[in-house]
Amino acid sequence: MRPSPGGSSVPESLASVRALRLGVAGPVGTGKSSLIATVCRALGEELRLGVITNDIYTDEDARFLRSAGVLAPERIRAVETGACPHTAIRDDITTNLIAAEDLERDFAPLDVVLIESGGDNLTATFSPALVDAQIFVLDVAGGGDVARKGGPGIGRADLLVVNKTDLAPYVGVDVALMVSDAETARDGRAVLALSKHDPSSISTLRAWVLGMLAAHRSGSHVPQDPGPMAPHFHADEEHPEGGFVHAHDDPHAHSHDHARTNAGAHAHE
Ligand SMILES: Nc1nc2c(ncn2[C@@H]2O[C@H](COP(=O)(O)OP(=O)(O)O)[C@@H](O)[C@H]2O)c(=O)[nH]1
Ligand SMILES: [Mg+2]
Repeated sequence: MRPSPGGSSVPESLASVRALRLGVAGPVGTGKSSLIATVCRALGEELRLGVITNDIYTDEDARFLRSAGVLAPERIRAVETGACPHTAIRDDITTNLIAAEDLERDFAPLDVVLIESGGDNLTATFSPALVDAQIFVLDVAGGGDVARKGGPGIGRADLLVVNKTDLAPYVGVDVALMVSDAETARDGRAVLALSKHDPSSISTLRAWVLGMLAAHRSGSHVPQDPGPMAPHFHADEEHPEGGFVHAHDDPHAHSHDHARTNAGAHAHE
């Protein structure tokens, strides 16, 4: 029970009736759309789901998900973000909020709305004003050391997914080591090694989503802001350990000419 402004209290079961809004962020090509398709396949029968995609100029991700046939096509909506995909999930979330509210109203009641970020670099995270929880997706093909390089999504998303583990032997990545590096970087927050070809990893993902939904409904989950860009190193500048620590006060005040990269370090002019 939680107190209402008038001093009486409302049952927990009525305190949180809105759908769980679950963000899926991560660099281009790491498997965000595929992960959403996997969640829809795993939970589409028992939960009422909706999906919002963010693409820069197209609705390609929405079309991919509709053609995958994992959910009724009208439950998958596209937001076109224009130039900076991270702006639409963090700085000016209006279009995404309206899309989520429209979807929740048109198909009421929904249990979970999955929101895919437009592909961006390692620094993009969702505002806690838009999503209740967020998953950050890396893939093994980005290299085993990506998890150690950090960034707000890697460090503090509610779940870090190390995706495409089936490809690890081909790219020479030790998945167990990548997961343990990630766990260290995340101070023990959840890390999941996932492959769309590995049913047991999909069961773990399914259980995580159900657990988060239960926590959202009970009011025990508090949406977290993974925060602005973590301090990071520029290899060509002075620091006792090589490179120097460089922090942005305002992550969005700097130029957006970053090289889009899976490897984490972005180029400043
Ligand atoms: N081998 C393998 N390929 C995957 C897996 N998940 C996604 N992919 C492939 O990775 C590519 C990019 O996936 P997509 O979901 O579009 O990535 P997004 O840009 O992050 O949304 C596609 O060719 C997918 O089929 C996986 O678990 N294993
Ligand atoms: Mg996608």
